[in-house]
Amino acid sequence: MNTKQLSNIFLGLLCTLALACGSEGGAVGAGGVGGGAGGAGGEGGVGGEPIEELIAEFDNDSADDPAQDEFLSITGTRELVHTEAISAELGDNEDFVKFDLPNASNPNQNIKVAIDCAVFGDEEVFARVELLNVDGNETKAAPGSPIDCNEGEVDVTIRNDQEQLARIFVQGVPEVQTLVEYTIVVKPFR
Ligand SMILES: [Ca+2]
Ligand SMILES: [Ca+2]
Repeated sequence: MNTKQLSNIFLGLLCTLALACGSEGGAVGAGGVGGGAGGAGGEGGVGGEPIEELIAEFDNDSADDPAQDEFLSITGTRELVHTEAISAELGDNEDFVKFDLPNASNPNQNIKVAIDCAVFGDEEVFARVELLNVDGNETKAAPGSPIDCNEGEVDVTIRNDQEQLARIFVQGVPEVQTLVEYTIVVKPFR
């Protein structure tokens, strides 16, 4: 009790000496309110800034329901162009497009595939395209190596008697949230 009383007296004295005790309290209160407002500003920052902008929206495409499905021919649609985004760790990390060519006497057909990318985040990460031959319910990797970002036009041999599925996915393990904006172009004809 004694110490409490003493400290009360001491505080009282301090207040008297400081003169501005009340206004200091007011200042502290105002600081508290300001801190609260700052917190709200912080939330706004998170909402509008890096992380969310680096998350690709889920487009709900799949091997069975590709984002784009084109029949390509010399006289019709000659090439497939698809621009989209994928991201990792969070967000949509793979996309699918499908194309089909007119059958020819030789089922093996040379085509050109290119994917151009802009990477935001971990620049070690990139997008890769793998081509799959779709034969009924079966999908098999097309022969040849996958096609990576910014390699230019890559020659690939596919089968024109089967549908072709291109799977575009994030390659690499990002150290920070990473977004890849890409455009894939499939050119079967010269
Ligand atoms: Ca996507
Ligand atoms: Ca997707």
